[in-house]
Amino acid sequence: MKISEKVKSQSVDPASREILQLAADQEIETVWNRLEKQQPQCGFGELGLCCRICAMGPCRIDPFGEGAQKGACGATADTIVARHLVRMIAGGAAAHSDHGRRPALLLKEIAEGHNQDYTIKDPKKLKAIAGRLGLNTENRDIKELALEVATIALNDFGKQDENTLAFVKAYAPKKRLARWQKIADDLSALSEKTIGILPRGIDREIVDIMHRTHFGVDHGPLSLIAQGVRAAIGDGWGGSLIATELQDVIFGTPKIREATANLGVLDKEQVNIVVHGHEPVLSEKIVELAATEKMQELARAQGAKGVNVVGMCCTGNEILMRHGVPIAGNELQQELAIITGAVELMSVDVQCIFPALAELSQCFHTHFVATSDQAAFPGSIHIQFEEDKANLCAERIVTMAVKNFINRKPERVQIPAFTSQAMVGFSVEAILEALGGTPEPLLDAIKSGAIKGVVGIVGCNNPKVTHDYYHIELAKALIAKDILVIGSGCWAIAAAKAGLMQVETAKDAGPGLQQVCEALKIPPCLHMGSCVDCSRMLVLAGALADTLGVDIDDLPLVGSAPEWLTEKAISIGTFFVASGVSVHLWPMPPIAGGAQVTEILTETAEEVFGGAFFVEEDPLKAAEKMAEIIAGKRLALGL
Ligand code: SF4
Ligand code: MSK
Repeated sequence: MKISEKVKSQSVDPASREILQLAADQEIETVWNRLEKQQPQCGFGELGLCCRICAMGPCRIDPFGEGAQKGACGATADTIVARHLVRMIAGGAAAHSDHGRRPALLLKEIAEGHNQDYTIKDPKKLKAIAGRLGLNTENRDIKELALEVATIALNDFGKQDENTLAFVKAYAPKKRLARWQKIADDLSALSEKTIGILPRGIDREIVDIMHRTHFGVDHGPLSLIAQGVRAAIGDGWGGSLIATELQDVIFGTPKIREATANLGVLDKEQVNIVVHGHEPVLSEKIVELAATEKMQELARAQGAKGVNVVGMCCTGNEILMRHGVPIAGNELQQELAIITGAVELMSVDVQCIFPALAELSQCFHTHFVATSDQAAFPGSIHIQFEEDKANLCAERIVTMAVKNFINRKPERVQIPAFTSQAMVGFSVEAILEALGGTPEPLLDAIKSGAIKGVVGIVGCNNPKVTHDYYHIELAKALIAKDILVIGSGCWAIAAAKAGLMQVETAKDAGPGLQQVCEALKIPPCLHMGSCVDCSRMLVLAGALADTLGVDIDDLPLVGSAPEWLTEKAISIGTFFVASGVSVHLWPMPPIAGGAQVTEILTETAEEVFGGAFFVEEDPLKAAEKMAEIIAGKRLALGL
């Protein structure tokens, strides 16, 4: 198939290019076409200078200094930019943390015997969490312990006292905890106004943001950003971490395993089910039910060879990490999967799901099934998921997919013949196991300079950036500099598809990293999971800091979200910076209209937290800058 220059500019992924070309030839609309129709986009919005918080608005500030310099209420550019930014953090923290609430509630239900469809798959991890939380774990009934852990987790969401979250106290390194308290004290003294940094309640800090950004409340850029930081810490070391830890308890902690990635995992001869979104609670059951002889037999009766479940985005990452279920693609491939004509059913839960999928699926035989009470998609089929009837719900969905096989139009099926093998499943536990049980070998490699530092790459795809281009080029440039790359979300899927998660790829790394990878038989890019699993990176950083007796900002670590799209990415970036890790972003976030906000995020944050945001459009220059930051940290550590 001849690929046009336009399609080449849209994606570097060969499978996506093939389907994008097919879509262009058949005039099937995708996100790239819709974004094109949005051009030119609003310059005020891009700079963060538009406010519609009250009905006097929308107000906008003239960035050239000629027109209005204040909103009707008198809000300045910095107030408007800061309010908008922290509302983005609230949105991101809410999405991650609400995700965390679900496994916490489910664990409670299991512990109390109210749910028979799920069990505790990793009691060892449950004990480890309980131990961190200071609970007695000796000779304890596992369900009793589970109830105590779930109760503490749920309390962290809704507690009303002024103390810090139990999970933050249990997981954040001691030095960082003390630093956050000191930062709050110093900022309060400086501004003569109480400023909090340590989160009191996961939900409370998000509500606090919505309150203080309501008309006529908080107008101080620093005060607003500090609250954004507080909610983001409540996300990273609270809600996201609870999601990761308790999902591991219920579904099992990921172990290193081989898996396959890209649209080629769809099977021409099988019933294809794509599970998409973020929460693994239902998709775990779909995987389980689809593998039963009953369903396989039903598929054979329809003329298919079997049932093939594949993942998309972070629901996909969850079942990829725990079961090695093949992953069809990342965020910009959700429409492309349907356009292959080979998907009998796409089941979605929450987050990062295009509403456009409903209309698109109607042009094919695909059943587009929404399952969450929080997520309606007009034009979809809604099958309400309830945890206590999980098996029934999953069976209904798989049966619906199987029975749809006969409606597939073979002449419309085009599955790109592109797949890549990847080694996945790098939970902190799996990394430590590969290292022989302690972080020492990794620290030794860092100390010797074989590994110069570690960069965590996270986040989405964004059609403003050529799909996967930045993810892949940045990772390649970093490993060539002996920098180990770890990451999650859509980056991890891009890296898997590009072959960066194979041990053999170590040959493209610098000599030091190559040697370490070959000795440990690990790839130079490690898949650490889904979006909420950014918390795994925090836990790893905390373990390294505690082992060395330093704070996280002393370590040669950098973060990046090079094709970011969602508010969750802003929350992730903020909790990395708050934890002492500098974070690169591309595209530019909507803050440039506020000079003071920009200064706080890119300069003051460095002095306060030991890490700050920076923006860079070119992956090679971004890699250079990251190497510089790492070299500076190494020098300060005397390495
Ligand atoms: Fe305009 Fe102020 Fe209302 Fe925002 S809050 S829309 S700046 S009047
Ligand atoms: S799915 S948040 S587009 S990483 Fe987690 Fe991908 Fe970003 Fe969604």
